[in-house]
Amino acid sequence: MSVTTAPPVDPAVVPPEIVAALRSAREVALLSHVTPDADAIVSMGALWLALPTLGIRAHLVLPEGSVSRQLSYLVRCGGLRPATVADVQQCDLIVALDTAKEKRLSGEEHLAVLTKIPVVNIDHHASNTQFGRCNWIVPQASSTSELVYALLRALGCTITPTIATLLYAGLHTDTQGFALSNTTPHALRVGHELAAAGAAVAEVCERMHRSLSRGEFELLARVYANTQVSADGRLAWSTLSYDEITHTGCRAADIDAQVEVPRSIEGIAVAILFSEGDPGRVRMNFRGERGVSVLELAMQFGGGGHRASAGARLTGPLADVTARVLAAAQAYVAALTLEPLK
Ligand SMILES: [Mn+2]
Repeated sequence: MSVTTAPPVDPAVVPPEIVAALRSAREVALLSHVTPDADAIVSMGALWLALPTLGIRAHLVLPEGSVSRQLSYLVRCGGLRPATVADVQQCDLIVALDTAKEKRLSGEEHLAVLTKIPVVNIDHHASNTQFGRCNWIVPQASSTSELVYALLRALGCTITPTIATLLYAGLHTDTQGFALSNTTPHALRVGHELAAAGAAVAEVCERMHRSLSRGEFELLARVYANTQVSADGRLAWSTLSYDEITHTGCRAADIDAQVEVPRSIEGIAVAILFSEGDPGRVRMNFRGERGVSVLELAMQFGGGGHRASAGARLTGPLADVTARVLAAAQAYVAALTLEPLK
C-alpha cells in the first residue's frame, strides 16, 4: 500500500508518519542517487551518525568509486563507512534521500538484498515520483539536507559539530553558497542554526570552492574553451568528450559543477554541459537563469530534477546527442518571454 503525503509548504514541519517510520525501525539502509552530490552524501551521512544514538542501526550505501575526489572530503569529515552488501541484509527500512526516482537509486548489489522492505522517501526534487511507502517531498526546500535537519530535530537527535558541518555542506552546495533562488529565509535560518551548532563554515567553502586538483583545473579550462553561445544570446553550452576528461585524469564522478561556466554568461536563460563520462554515454547538466525552468527540457530526454537545475542522460556519439538536444533547447529558449535584465 502506498501512502502519499501531501507536500507541506513549511520544510520545518516533518510529517508524523515519517518520524514514526524512523522511530519504529530497527535497522535502516540509507540510500541516495547515482553520481551522488554533496546533498546526497551528507543527507545519508547525518542520519548514519545520528540514528545509532536512538538505538537504530544504520548502514550507508555508497558504492566504491561513486564519490568525486572533491566530495571525498565529506566522507573523511564525517568518518563515513560505506556498508557492504552483507551489512544491509537485516535491514527493515530503506530511507531514500535526494533521489527523484527509484531507478536512480545507487547500489545495485545492495538493492538486490533489500527487496520487500518499506521505503521512506525524503527529497526536494519537484520531479520525485513518490516511489516510497511514505513520501516527504518538499520542492520548496533548498536541499534534502534542510529536510534531514528538521527530521533530526523532530527525532530529538543532538546536532553535533560533525553533523552540522555535513548538513551545512549540503545546504551550501545545493544553493551554490546561498546564492541561488532556492536560498529562502528558512534555508538561511537553518544555515545559521548549523553554524551555531559548530559547522565548519569556512572549511566547507574552501573544500568546495578553492580545492581544485590540477586535473580539475585543466578540465575547467577545457569547459571555458569549449563554451558557445547561441545567436540570440539565450543559450550557452559546453562539451567535454571522453578523451578530454580522461586526458586530465578526471572521471565521470568529477563532473557536475562545471556547468557553472556557461551559466555565468550575462543574459543567458539556459546553460547546458554535455559530458561523455563513459564512451558513448552523454550526461547533460541543465541550468536555468532569469527564472526559466529547465525541468521540462530535461524531462523531454528522460531526465528530471528541479526547475533551475536538472539533468538527463542519452546514449550515442557526443556530437549527435549535442546536436539533438541543442535543437530542442534552441527552440525552447526562442519561445520564452523574458523580462529585460535590470
Ligand atoms: Mn539535493
